[in-house]
Amino acid sequence: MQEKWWHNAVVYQVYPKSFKDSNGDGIGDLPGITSKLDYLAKLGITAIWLSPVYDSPMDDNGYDIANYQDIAAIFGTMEDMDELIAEAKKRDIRIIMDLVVNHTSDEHAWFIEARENPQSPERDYYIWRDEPNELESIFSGSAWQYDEKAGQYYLHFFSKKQPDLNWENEELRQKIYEMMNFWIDKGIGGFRMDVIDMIGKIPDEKVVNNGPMLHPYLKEMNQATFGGKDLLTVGETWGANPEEAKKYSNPEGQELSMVFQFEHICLQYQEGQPKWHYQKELNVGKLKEIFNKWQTELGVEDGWNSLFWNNHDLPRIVSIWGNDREYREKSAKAFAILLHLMRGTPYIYQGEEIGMTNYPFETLDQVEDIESINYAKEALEQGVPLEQIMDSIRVIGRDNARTPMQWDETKNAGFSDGQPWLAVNPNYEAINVQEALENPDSIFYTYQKLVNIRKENSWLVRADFELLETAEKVFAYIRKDGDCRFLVVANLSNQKQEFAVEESITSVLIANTDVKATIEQLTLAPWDAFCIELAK
Ligand code: TEU
Ligand code: CA
Repeated sequence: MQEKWWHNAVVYQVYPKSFKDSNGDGIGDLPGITSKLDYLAKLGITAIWLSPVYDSPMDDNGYDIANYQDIAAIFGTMEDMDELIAEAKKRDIRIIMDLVVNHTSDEHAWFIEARENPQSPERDYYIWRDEPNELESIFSGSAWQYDEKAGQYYLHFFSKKQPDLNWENEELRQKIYEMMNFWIDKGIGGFRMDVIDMIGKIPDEKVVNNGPMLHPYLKEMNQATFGGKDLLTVGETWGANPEEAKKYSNPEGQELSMVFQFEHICLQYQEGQPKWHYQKELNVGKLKEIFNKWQTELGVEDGWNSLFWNNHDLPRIVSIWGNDREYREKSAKAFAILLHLMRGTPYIYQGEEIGMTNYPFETLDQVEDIESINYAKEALEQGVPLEQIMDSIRVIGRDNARTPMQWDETKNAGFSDGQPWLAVNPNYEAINVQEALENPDSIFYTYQKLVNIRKENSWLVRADFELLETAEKVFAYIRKDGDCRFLVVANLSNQKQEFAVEESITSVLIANTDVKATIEQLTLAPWDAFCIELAK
């Protein structure tokens, strides 16, 4: 295989609205991000995935784009964006832009023209029908919205303010590629592609994901834009299996660098149920099965995967699967150690590196996320008790990931001098960056060390993965490349567990516990996790 910079990268996701406010309006912004680059450089990350900062009415916090080549005023200006790219580059950090091209905002000039002028070329950039079918929006209700002006229904798989684009229109595709080249010319490091597996949809046949034209479009996009350039491209592909992932990421296929697949995350939901019927208790057996499948079936010659527990749509890992009370630090470190030594590119979501937790939402007016709000309205109409709705939102709602970044113990956690747009978690006095940097034992330094271990052991890119037979709640594996061998062990439970393997320890690379001189027979305390180098 040809090794690329992104095989060895660690990416940090920034959700701009919640990262750092520079001007006291309570909303994070681009100068705020630039002011924290030294912090990110200290963590050691190679790239930032920047959630959308484009001009937008913010119905879905920027995933509804009104102008792809302009910056939302709340985030700053194009000069601020250029400055962020340049300042990041000085620190060897690349900026990965969020590419949201399954839909636009209904305030995009294309849609305004399309709805007002049936004869315009833009009309066909969107998907119009005289009658709706049964397709449902991911944000509740029908996926079709009647438009008075247009006299037809348009398709929107997300909010009503996010009309789906019609990828069958060749002119539209060319416009998207031109826009991508505009950003590539600015010197960005790549693209994260929002719900990219939906662009090949055939609404009349109720085909939504993985439509037949999906891969042809991606090949066309690759040739027209980033192909041949040294960029990281990652597709958000919820339902991909290893075979699908190969189609996207096999270098010969000339599509993307890697995918985000969510099979492990789907263990947070009850099978076949909407996410609001969450499944809080982690099934470690299933988790092992899923990772084992991906680590062994997506070979290093076949393609590439990403590794993540968190993003801006998901609950905090330490709250849903860890123990955010008596074992907050330990369980946060255990999930980090377990994940970052696997094959794939690790992603860290802002605040994960200090063990930020879910927010104790109590009332609906504390909630800002359109997905949660639409769900709550629909569920209330159906007679679901409010307390049950709030329980779902507390455990699995997207705002859990979006509360302001906790920088220090001062007012508003040092996020803003003004009133933050979403409440700061009340635990910020104990959980914040300043505290983490001062404490050599903090979760932050576990992440920093993991980033370094990957940098210093580039054989981890190629190494085989072998899952060990262990007690149910213990997840243990060996990475092996020639003489080099790492053993990773994590107890994913609140109980003691027994672990044994006939090996002697050469050196402990990282641990959240004291590892004894022999591991032939070991009693693991709750959430113990470590990586040791095995003798050659
Ligand atoms: O998410 C895709 C998506 O399907 C999510 O809505 C997901 O199912 C849900 O949030 C899980 O809780 C992407 C973005 O990451 C998300 O923020 C956007 O809202 C969505 O696309 C529309 O652009
Ligand atoms: Ca601001």
